[in-house]
Amino acid sequence: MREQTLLMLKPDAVARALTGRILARIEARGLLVTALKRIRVTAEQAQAHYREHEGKPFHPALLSYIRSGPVVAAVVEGPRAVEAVRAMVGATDPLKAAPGTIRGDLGLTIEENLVHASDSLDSARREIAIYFSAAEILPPAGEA
Ligand code: 3AN
Repeated sequence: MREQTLLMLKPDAVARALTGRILARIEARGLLVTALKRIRVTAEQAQAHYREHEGKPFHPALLSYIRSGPVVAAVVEGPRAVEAVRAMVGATDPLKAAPGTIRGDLGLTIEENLVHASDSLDSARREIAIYFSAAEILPPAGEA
């Protein structure tokens, strides 16, 4: 089943100039980037994005971190894209992420773990709507 998911390259990935390498992995896998932009996350977007972590000790740090510099937000599409991108991203803690995953190859700390990827179809729909309007997402020619 063709799905859409949100992939966000967080401030550490942007600061380390890893956005091209990370997106190249996604494309090489056969997934399609159908929307892409470099933005500064607003306070409202950060609150909405991390709503499920409200009340956890690391929640304030999450909000300030995601707003600490520009991010690159992408909509990624393909067959079972949610699960495919999560598998490519690897475990939340880069030290536990398997080699071959984005975090396992490029990351070191849980606070700066390079990327965010939606963890379910419901989250994907909710998260994509925080950052993109429907008009900004361009399916391949012939599928519009
Ligand atoms: P993932 O990003 O793998 O989906 P989540 O959704 O559980 O992980 O956590 C969202 C973000 O919260 C993580 N990317 C990480 O930056 C941060 N985080 C999660 N757990 C911890 C923790 N125990 N300590 C510090 N930060 C954490």
